Amino acid sequence: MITIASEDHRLHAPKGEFSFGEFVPPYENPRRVDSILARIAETRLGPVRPPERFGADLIRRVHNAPLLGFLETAWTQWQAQFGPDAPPALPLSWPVGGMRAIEPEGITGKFAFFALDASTAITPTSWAAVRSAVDVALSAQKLVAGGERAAFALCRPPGHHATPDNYGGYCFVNNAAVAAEAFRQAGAARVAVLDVDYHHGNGTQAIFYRRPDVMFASLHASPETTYPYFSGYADEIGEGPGEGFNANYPLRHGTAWNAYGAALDHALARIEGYGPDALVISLGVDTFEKDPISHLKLRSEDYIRIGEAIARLKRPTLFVMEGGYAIEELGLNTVNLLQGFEAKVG
Ligand code: SP5
Ligand code: ZN
Repeated sequence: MITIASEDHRLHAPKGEFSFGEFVPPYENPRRVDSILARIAETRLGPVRPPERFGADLIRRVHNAPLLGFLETAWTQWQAQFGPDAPPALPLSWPVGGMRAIEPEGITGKFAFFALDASTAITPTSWAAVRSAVDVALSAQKLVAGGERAAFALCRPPGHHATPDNYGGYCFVNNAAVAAEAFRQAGAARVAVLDVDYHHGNGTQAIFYRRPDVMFASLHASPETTYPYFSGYADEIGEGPGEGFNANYPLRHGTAWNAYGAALDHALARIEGYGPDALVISLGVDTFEKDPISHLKLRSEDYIRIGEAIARLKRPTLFVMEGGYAIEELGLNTVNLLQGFEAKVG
């Protein structure tokens, strides 16, 4: 399988994130990509190529202009306010229930307006990294649209928490949603996005919630206990023309392969019934038993089975990297999934 990866992911390397009242080293950091690339080389999964450059058209189809304008200029405005020794660019308040959600003029207010949380810092060069991740997704998508059976977009930063109007959860632009949109533009009548990251793909769900042409299915730890908390319940089935095209499988903390595999089979049966022309996998491996921020109990060998199960759908398939923070085993788990897929495809 061909991997698309960009060195420019290194341009997004914040100093830290807020976690339970402390500023800690970021779980989402450049070493994640090193771990995956090392395993790709070790296993000879296939060639690794740099991305092509793409314009912003498809990004604008999934995100609204105010968010994109903010992301491009946030650091410059932050530094204009705080000077050369500016602190990490993060919000500390939010427009919650019933407050006036009007975009403020001042930059600290804008952070409060656009951010989902205080774990997703913006640095001077973050936007360049974000754009390179989109290029990675679109370059890999182009291979699959052009007839490759599958491709791996090694995106960083990840994307699935980014909604039309908000960034957060380590995500800025929704790489998987942009790629799904690209499949539509390339002639796919129906696209399915299957999200196996530990966290609910609230952004991808929000982007396609009212649309029947892109189905979204997600397995994740239940919002009752787990970030992003306010999205991911099983009764979220889509709305209006999108009703019936959103499927959530919330899982309890401690879930291991048996229950996980059963939920995966359900999700895949739903996707099979939908009959997509292309499949996008939001590939997070933070479901791993040793993940430092998660509470599912998948083992390294389980990822092979996930890949095998996905292959049984027999669809052109684009894998888009999302989360996974157990750096040591991140490459192993990710490549296990891709190799499980390849073994069934032959
Ligand atoms: C793409 C993705 O996986 N985003 C995940 C965002 C998770 N945000 C909440 C993180 C909470 C981290 N604090 C955990 C401390 C464990 N000791
Ligand atoms: Zn995650």
